[in-house]
Amino acid sequence: MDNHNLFAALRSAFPANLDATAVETVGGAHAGLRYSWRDLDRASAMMANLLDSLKLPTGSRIAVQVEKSVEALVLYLATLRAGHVFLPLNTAYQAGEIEYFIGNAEPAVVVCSKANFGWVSKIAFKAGTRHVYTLDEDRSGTLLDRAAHHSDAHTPAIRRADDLAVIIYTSGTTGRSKGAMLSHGNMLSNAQVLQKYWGWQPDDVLIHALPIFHVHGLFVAIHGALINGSPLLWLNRFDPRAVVELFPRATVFMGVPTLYVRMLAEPGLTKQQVAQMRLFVSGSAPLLIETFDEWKVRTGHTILERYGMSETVMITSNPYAADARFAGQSERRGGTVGFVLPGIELRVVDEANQPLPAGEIGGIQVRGPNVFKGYWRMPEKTAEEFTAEGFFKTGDVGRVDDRGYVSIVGRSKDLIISGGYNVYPAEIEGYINEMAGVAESAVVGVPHPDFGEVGVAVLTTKPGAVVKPDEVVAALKARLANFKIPKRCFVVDELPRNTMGKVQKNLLRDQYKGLFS
Ligand code: MLC
Ligand code: AMP
Repeated sequence: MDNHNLFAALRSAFPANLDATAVETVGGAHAGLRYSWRDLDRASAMMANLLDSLKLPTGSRIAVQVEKSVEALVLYLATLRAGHVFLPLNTAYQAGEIEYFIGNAEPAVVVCSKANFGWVSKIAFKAGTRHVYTLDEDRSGTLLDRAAHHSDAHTPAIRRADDLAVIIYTSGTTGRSKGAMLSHGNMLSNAQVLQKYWGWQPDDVLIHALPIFHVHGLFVAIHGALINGSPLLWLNRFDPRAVVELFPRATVFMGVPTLYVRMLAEPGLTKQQVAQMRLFVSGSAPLLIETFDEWKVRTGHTILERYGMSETVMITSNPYAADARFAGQSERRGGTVGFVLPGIELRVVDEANQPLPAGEIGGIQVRGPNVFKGYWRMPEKTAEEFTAEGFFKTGDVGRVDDRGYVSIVGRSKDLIISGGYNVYPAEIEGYINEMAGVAESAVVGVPHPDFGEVGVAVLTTKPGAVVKPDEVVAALKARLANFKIPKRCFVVDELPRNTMGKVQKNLLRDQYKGLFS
C-alpha cells in the first residue's frame, strides 16, 4: 500500500548528504544552533517513538502551545510521522481560549511551556487528556527528556491521502472557533504545486521568521523549504534588523505585510543587501500598494503576493515566471493576489451561488485537492460552507479580471486582519457586552500603519452606568489573546443603525478611520 503520510514525502526530499545543515538558528538568545537533516530525522523519530509508546489510537490529537523553536518543528514532524493529528495553538491564547480548544478537540497529548504547566495541565486533565509534556525555547522540558529514551529510527505510519494531519482553529462570525481539518493530501498537493509555481531551486535558502502555529509559517514556509530539501535560517521571533542582515545568506523570504513595513524602516535595506535574494512572498493580509511600490524602489524586487486561508492552504498566487495558462503573463501585479494555482478551481458568484463574468464582484469560492475536509465535529457548519457542487465559500469578496488576476476587495465575514492575525469582532463584542454597565458594543477594523488594520471598540452604557474605556481594555486583556485587544475603546451615546435596526459598522469604520494615520 502506498503511504501518503506527509512526513514520508518531506523525508524523501531530504538531500543525499544528511550531514548538511537543515536549520540554523539566528537572532535572539537561542542563536547559533545547527541542525543537520540527520538531526531532524533522528529527533523526529525519537519523538514519534515516544508517541507510539503511549499506544494512542491512530489519529489522536496532539495539542501544542509552545514558543517557536526547532524542537517544536520536530514535534510537528514527529506527530505526522506517528500518524497523529497536530493541533497548533497560538502562544498568545489565554486560559479561557485554551480551555475551549482542548475541550473541543479532546487531545490525547498536550505540550505546553513549563511556566504554563500548572493551568494547562489542569484544563487538559479535566478534559480527559492523559499526557501533558513541557517544552521550552531553551530545549528543556519533559517532552525531550522522555523522547531521549527512545530509538532514533522510526518507520512512518501508513496514512491515506485523505487522513487527517492537522486541525487549525479559526474563529467564526458567530459562535465559537471551528477546527479546520486538513489532510495529508491537502497539504502535500499544495506544497508540490507551490514548489513548482514559485520555481524553488536546488540552492535555495529560506529565512523563517513567522510563527509556526498558523498556515503561513507552518505550511507555506516549512513545507516549501522541506519539500525542496532547502535549509532554513530560523528566527524564533521576527526582528527586522536581523532579517535584513541575513538577506546576503538567503534566497527566499516569506512574511505578512507588517513584516515588510517594519523592514522598510531599516536603513540597512538596500539593493546591494538583497542582491542574492530570489523571491519575496507576502500573504495572510492585504499588502498595501504603497508597501509593494516602496519595496520595489528600495530593493529592486517585486513582492509576490499570494492568497490563502486555513481551510484551503494556498489558493492563488502572482506568477513567479510566465504562466502558460494565462497567455504567458509573468507580471506580479500589486493590489492583486494573482492567478488561481494549478489544479484548483476558483469562481466568483452572486448571492444565489451563480458564477459571475470576469470583472464582476462577488463571493469567492474554491474547489480542489487543497480544500479541507470540514470543521471538526461540526457537520452542519461544514455543510453550510460548501455548495452543492462542492465549492467552499471562502467568505472573501473579490473579482477576477479578464486577464485572470484575482483581487480581494472585501469580506462578507466580519473579520479584522491585524498584523496577519485574524480577529473576529463577534468574539470581542461578546466579552464586552457581558461587562457590568455595558448595553451593547461594536468592534470595527480601522487602518493602522504597522498592523494594516486594528480593532477599535465602540460601546454604549446602560442608563446611569459609567463604563471606563481603560477598564474595558484591561478586562479584555485578562481574558483574550493580546493581538485581539482593541487598540482603542470609545463610549458613545448610541450606535448608528439602519432602518432594520442593524448596527452600521461601515459608518463607525469611516468615523474612526483616521485614528492611527
Ligand atoms: C502583536 N501585537 C499585535 C499583533 N502582534 N496587535 C495587533 N495585531 C497583531 N498582529 C501587539 C501585542 O498585543 C502587544 O501589545 C504588542 O503588539 C507587542 O507584542 P509582541 O508580541 O511583542 O509583538 P511583535 O513581536 O512585534 O509581533 C508583531 C508581529 C506578529 C507582526 C511580528 O503579530 C506576527 O508574527 N504576525 C504574523 C502572523 C501570522 O503568521 N499570520 C499568518 C496566519 S495564516 P501590548 O499592548 O500587549 O503591549 C493565514 C493564511 C494565509 O492568514 O493566507 O497565510
Ligand atoms: P486564516 O483564517 O487565518 O487562514 O485567514 C485567511 C484569510 O486571510 C482569508 O480568508 C483572507 O481574508 C485573508 N488573506 C489571506 N491572504 C490574503 C491576501 N494576500 N490579501 C488579502 N487577504 C488575504
